[in-house]
Amino acid sequence: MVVLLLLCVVLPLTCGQQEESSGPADRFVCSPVINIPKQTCSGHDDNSESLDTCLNTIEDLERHLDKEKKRIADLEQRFASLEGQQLKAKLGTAANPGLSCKEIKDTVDQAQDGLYHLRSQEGIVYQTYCDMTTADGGWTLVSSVHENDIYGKCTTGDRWSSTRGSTTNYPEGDGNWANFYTFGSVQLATYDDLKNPGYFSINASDVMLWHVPNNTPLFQYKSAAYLRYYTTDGFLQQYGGSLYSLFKDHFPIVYNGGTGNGPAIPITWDNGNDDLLKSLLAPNVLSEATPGFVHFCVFNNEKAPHAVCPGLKYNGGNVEHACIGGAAYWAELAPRQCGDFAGKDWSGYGTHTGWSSSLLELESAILFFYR
Ligand SMILES: *[C@@H]1O[C@H](CO)[C@@H](O)[C@H](O)[C@H]1NC(C)=O
Ligand SMILES: [Ca+2]
Ligand SMILES: [Ca+2]
Repeated sequence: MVVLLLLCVVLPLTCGQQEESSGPADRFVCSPVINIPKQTCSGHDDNSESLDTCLNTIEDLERHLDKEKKRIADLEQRFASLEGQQLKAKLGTAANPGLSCKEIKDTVDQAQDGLYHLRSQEGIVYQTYCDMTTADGGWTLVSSVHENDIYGKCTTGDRWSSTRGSTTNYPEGDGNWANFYTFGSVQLATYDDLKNPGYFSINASDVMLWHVPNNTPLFQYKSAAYLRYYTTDGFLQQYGGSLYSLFKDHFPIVYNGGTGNGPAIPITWDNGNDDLLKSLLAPNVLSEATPGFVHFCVFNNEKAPHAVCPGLKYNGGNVEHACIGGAAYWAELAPRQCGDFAGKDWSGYGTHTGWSSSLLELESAILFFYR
């Protein structure tokens, strides 16, 4: 008991709870900050020796505490200096988005096909698919053109032509080939239309197109794409570095307007070939189309522009049966050809006769990549 009282003189806060309380519970304001091992200060009859031992123990503890305080201060200093070092996360992650898949491919060792984070010139962060392997990789998925309902003539989902009906009131249709509107998401590029900020903000040289059956899941886009091809001549640099600038500043998609047909760029096949493409096109277009190109802004006999002829150059006037995207008005039997896939079903749904393409082509999305 003497020892206990001595301790209470030195460290009152540690002792209150051990005291048989004779008053109200809150008489002793105690918290068990330091636990003194019980045996340290007991077991001696000589009081003064006990006191010495206890004081030594407390000094030891204080020294120990000082050492620990110093260690914590050191750690805090090291942590602060690490924070100041601007530790950069890997390019293409959410913490450090890239400007394009090309930049990531050029920066990150052994970058694989898949999803990456990018940021637009304006600072908008988005996720998209990068093809890091085709012809040395660095391809950014920027858009897809998908026909959700060929019977719906310029209705819901016809974002690459008109969602506001067949009309000459809007000579550019929805205008999405040449504006900053975005829609869709990377994992739904074969379920619906896609347009991300890369479409207008990446400074690119070439395009790659994939024909992918509708409703193909994200990680099968490439293997399911029965036609894959790309340009190699850097043509986009002549037109501002994107399809946005090509259509906006050089070949506007405007009914009965614009500056005439745009360029037909030769392609290199990655999967498929001229013959496979021909076997999928409407039979009647074969005499008017030359496979092995991608052709931009092509007007038909009735002055309706088509944004893209995927895989071919169109030499005749019946463009609407092989080319996609456009404005809001196709005169022939209007609104019969109004929509993202125009007149691909002219001789029946997927019949692959006359002016109708094969069912596979009718029910596939066209995916666009930049590099
Ligand atoms: C795109 O990049 C090229 C080459 O790096 C450069 O010369 C050109 O000015 C850039 N264009 C735009 C629109 O930023
Ligand atoms: Ca439609
Ligand atoms: Ca569509």
